[in-house]
Amino acid sequence: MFCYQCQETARGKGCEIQGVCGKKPETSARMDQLLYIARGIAIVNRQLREKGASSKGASRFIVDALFTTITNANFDNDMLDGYITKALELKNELEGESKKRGMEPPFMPEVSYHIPKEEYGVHEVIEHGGTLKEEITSVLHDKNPDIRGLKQLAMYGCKGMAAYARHACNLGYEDEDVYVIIENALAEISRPDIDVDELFSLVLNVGEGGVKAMALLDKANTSTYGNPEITRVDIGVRNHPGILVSGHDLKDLEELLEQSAGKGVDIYTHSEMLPAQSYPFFKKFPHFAGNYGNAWWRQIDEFETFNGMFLFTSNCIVPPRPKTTYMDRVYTTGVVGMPGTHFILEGKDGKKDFSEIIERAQTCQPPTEIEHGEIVAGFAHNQVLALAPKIIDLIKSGKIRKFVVMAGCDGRMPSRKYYTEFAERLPKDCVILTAGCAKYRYNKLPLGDIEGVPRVLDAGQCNDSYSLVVIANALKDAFGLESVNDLPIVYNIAWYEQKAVIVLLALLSLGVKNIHTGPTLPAFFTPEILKVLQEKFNIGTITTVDEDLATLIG
Ligand code: FSO
Ligand code: SF4
Repeated sequence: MFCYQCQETARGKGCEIQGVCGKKPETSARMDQLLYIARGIAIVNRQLREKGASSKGASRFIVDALFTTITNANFDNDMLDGYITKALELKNELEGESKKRGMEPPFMPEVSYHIPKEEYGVHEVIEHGGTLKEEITSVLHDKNPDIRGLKQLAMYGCKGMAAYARHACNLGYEDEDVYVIIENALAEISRPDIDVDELFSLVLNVGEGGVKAMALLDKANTSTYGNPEITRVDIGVRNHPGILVSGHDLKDLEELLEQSAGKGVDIYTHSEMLPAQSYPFFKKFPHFAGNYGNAWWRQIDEFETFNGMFLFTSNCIVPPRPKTTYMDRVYTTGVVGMPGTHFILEGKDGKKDFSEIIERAQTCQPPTEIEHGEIVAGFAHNQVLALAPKIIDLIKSGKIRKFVVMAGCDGRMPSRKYYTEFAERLPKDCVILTAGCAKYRYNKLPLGDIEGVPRVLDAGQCNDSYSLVVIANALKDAFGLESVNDLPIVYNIAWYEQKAVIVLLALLSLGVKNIHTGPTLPAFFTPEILKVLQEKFNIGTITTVDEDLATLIG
C-alpha cells in the first residue's frame, strides 16, 4: 500500500505497511481501486455531459466514492467491495450510454475501458497485491513525484469538496458546477501527458469548486436550520442516558432528534458536531444536551466514559484498541464504515430509521462527567456581521490589532500543543477566528473578550471556513480595501485530512496569501511544488511559537 493523504502519514513520507490511522493494506488497495474506477466514471460522464447527457446518479456516486476514502471514514472492506461492485456496474452502464450515442469513450491509457469486468475483480487485486493491477491503481503509478503530488493534491481537494457536496445534497441542495469541477479534475489527472503548469491551474480550479461547495453547504444548512447565533454550550452532562453524535451531517442529527423526542434519551454533540448547538432549529429540542468530549482523536478514551450509544455521520472514526469496550454500541451511517459496529442504511423514502440505537440507548447508564462548564459558539458569518459595526470600531480604535485564522483540524501529534501555546500567548488585542476541530486546542482556555467580543470566534465546522471568507470580504469592503490581503488578518491553519486541503485550496483560489499551515507540510508537497506555492502565495509552515508570533503578529 501507499497512502500519504493526511498529516499523520508515516515518517512524514507515506504509509506503506499499514496506515498510522489504522488503515490496513487490504482496505487501502480497495480504496485505490474504487478511486481508479471512479476516475473512469468521471471521464465518461464528462464526455456525456458535452452532449447534455451526463448522469446525476454517476455524479452522486463519484462524490460518495471520494468521501468514503477520506481519512478516518471507512475501514470496512465489505462495504468498500459494495462500492466497487456498484462502480463497475455504473461505469459499464455509462459506457453503454456513450456508445449508444455513437461516441467512443476517450482513450485514456491509464484508465482503460477495455479490460473485461472480471479483471477488475476486487479479490484479484487484493490477492495479487503488488502486481500490475495494484500498480495501475496505486498513487505511486505516477513516477514523477511532482506530477504525482499535484495530481494527488487535486484528488484530495476533490475528496474534501465531495464531503461538503454530500452533506448539502442530503439537505436537497446540489450545484452542477461542483460536479463538473470534480469530474473534470478526476478526468484530467488521468491524463498521462498533463504537465506541471496545467496541474497547478487544475488545482486552483479545484479550489474554486471548494468555494462553491462550501457556499452551497452554507446555504443548505442556514436555509434549513436558520443562521447560527451566539450560544453558550454546556460541556457537562445530564442524568439521562445519551446518544453521542459525531461527524458533520446535520440531516442525520435532525432525524435522530425527531425520532428520539420524548424517549428519555438525551442527544449530545461530539467533535465537529458541536456547531449544531448554535442553529435555532436544533435548540428547540429539549432533549438536545451539550457537547461531550473533545476533538476526534480523543474518542478512544472519552467514549469509554460516555456509557451510552454513538452515531457517526461522517469521519473521523478511530479503530478500536484491544481493550475498547464500546464498539458494539457504535452505529455508522452515510459513507462511514467500521467492522464491529452497526450500519444504518437510508430507506427508499430517503429517511433513516434510528429506532434501534434509540431503544438501546434507553438501557444505558447516563454519561460520566469528564468536564464542567460552558463554551461559547455560533460565530458564523451572519452573527459576526451583526457585530460588524462594533468590530469595525474596535479595529479603528486599535483595540483589535489583528485577527488570526486558526481553522482546520486537530490531530494526535504532540507537536500540536503548539496551537494551544500560540493561542495562550497571542497578544490580548488579537482575536482568533476558527472553524473545524482545530479549535479544541484552545476553545476551553480563558482567553476573555475585547469589549464583549470573545477572543475566540468559532464559525463552526471546517466547511464553515466559508464564513471566515464572507467575514473577510465584508471587512475588506467596510475599509474600502482592494484585497483581503490588505486586512489585519493572518492565517495559521492546522491540517489533518483532506477537508482541510480543500479549505486551503479554496483560500488560494480566492487569492489569499501568506498562509501558514502546520504542524507539518503535506508529504505530497515536493520541494518543487512548495517552491511554486511559495512564489505564488507565500505559503509557509509553522516554526516556534516565539518566531511565529513575531512574524505573524509583529
Ligand atoms: Fe476534524 Fe475529522 Fe472537520 Fe476533518 S473531525 S479532522 S478537517 O474530519 O472534517 O475538522
Ligand atoms: Fe496513512 Fe493518513 Fe493514509 Fe491513514 S490516511 S494510511 S494515516 S496517510
